[in-house]
Amino acid sequence: MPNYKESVIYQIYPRSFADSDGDGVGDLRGIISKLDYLADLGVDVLWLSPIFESPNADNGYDISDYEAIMPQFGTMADFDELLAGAHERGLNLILDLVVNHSSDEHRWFVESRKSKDNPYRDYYIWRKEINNWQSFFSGPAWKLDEQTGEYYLHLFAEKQPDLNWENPRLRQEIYQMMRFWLDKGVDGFRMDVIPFLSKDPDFPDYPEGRFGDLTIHANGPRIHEFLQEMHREVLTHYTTHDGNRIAGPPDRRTALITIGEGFGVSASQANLYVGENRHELGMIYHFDHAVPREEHRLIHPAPEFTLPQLKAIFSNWNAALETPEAEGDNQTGTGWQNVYFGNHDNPRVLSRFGDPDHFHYQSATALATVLLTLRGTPGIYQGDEIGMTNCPFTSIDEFDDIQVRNAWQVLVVPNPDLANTFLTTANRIARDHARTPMQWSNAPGAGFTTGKPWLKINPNASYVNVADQQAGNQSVLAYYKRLIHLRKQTPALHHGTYRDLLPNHPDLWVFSRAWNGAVYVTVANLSAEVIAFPEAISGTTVLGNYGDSASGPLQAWEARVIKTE
Ligand code: TEU
Repeated sequence: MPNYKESVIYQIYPRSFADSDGDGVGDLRGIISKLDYLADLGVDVLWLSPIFESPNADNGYDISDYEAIMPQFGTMADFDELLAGAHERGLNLILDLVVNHSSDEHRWFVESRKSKDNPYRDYYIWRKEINNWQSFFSGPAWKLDEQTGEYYLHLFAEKQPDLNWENPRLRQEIYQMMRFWLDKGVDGFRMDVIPFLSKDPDFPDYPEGRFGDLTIHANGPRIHEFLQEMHREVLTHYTTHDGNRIAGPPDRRTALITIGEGFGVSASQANLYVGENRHELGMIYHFDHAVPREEHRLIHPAPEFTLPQLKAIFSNWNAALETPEAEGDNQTGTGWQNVYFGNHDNPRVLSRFGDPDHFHYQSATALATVLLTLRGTPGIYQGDEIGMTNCPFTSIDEFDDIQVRNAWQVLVVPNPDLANTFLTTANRIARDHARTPMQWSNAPGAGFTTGKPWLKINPNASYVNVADQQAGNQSVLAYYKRLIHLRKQTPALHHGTYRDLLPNHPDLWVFSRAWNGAVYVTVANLSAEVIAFPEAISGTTVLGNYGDSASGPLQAWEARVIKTE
């Protein structure tokens, strides 16, 4: 089992992965049935989006019982079997730790709202007077609760009250819950909006000119104290399941896999979270290239990044993580990141940066070549390995995501003229695109379900699906497998330095990875134009999406990995 720096992560959105019982909702037994597929793909770590009991206001990111499995997804026995099955195949399994907020149906909140002197009152954030903070999912971040006449804070939906991390009892409950899962043998956590845990105790209004800028909630005054406490109390006492075989205290090889969702964390702050001397988290993933999606963006979408802008983001983060310091601490040590192009909060990478209508195979594999040769542990989002795309949604009723539905209420219901603009934008950026069911075959239900799927299935499942790609030689899936295999065998692709060799080129992404005398160069043409191969680069092509012996000019969306002499 490789350590987390040498791993490839695969994100599963359980609701949409595989449905074993025909109720239209993916489940744990569905995942179990696909473990061989995942092992064959060659990934090392499975990250499961939340599987816990939840009323599903935000598809499981609103947890009502952290130690119970959502009945729609199965039972604890199913979970134990899934974990054992993953470990048998050498796969690590990590869970989603959603502890900035719980569901309002969690027993802590049910108690908390009962009275001002309830023992659980202080598990949440209650105020008589409020500031102007806004919720991620539209409207004010404070909700008046009639019972006690006070407001509670919810930075996300009303049904997602923020937990009060100032309260040491609450923190101990969370740590105990983490131990519950780690004692079962899970290999770590992806930590939801972790930079939000510590709130500014003065609860100031938004600064001038930054109304609704939700990044101000990140990096609160006690965040690093809390994460260091979590590390000391919980994380350092466990290893991945490999620790069972490798004696001694946890080290790089066996340390738990921890990934902070770094919303609001800038490159220059990153090593405060992941610097090796900080004893907080192993990895972070940033939002600098995520689709900006504040409410007004559904009417006024942000322009897409140019390739030079996108490349600059990656150069900036690589440089920052390799510098052993960060704002306010000159001894953090270097840090590590999780790199991704898509996840359950973003549209499909192929629709966003590729050209699925004209160059489906070529653009999906070109983007994969870049992602899987970057520095940082790559995360593949389910379905990207077959080139799934955004789904055409024709009316607001076809969307499920609370963010889109709430924004529609605020923006379009009072201004029906905006409906078309809104739908056009949502068809580009909505989170639902990533959440349509996994396309296993061209059967009805896409091989995902025999029942009625909970969310629309992309009509292109008839020709973009796993079964077809397993049968063909030239498929996105086959290429992903070869690419993952190459990465696994090549230490320079894990540990090598990253250097952008043509930062200003509008269509080519060309970078080197150098380690211990070996130098690999990725050359990717992210356009439909034929472009001369960069003169300065020579060597042997070890993998290419136009064949491993391709040479000469770069064809449309051609990518090659080159070992230089
Ligand atoms: O996301 C938090 C986050 O900051 C954004 O991804 C945001 O929710 C989205 O882009 C809307 O602007 C995490 C989860 O990944 C997301 O699925 C949850 O909805 C959210 O936290 C609340 O738990």
